[in-house]
Amino acid sequence: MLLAALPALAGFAALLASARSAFAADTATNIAQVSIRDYKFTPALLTVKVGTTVRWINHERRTTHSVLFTGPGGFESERFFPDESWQRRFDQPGRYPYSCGPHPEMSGLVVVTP
Ligand SMILES: [Cu+2]
Repeated sequence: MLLAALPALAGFAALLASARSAFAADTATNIAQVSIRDYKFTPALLTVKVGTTVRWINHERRTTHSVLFTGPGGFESERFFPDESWQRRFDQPGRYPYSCGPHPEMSGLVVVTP
């Protein structure tokens, strides 16, 4: 699905003024998404390259969620509502396990490769 969208994104980037094209190319290639639905993160295991921004999108009908990193230096995002999202850029390789603050039974893992 992402691969199918890439030509369209590249075409869109080409339409932008040259001053903005570098930014557009960056956002087109370095964002990964995790969807939250039915109290699950999908995909629960996400592998990305260093420098990637991961965006968690809440697709519930009425439940708020957060992203709570449970490893060293962990922290919790703000709670986000249906149709809202929260994102984080990963600049260091490693394994980033997380759960949801209000729903500890939800879990996911981001693996960042060099
Ligand atoms: Cu939750």
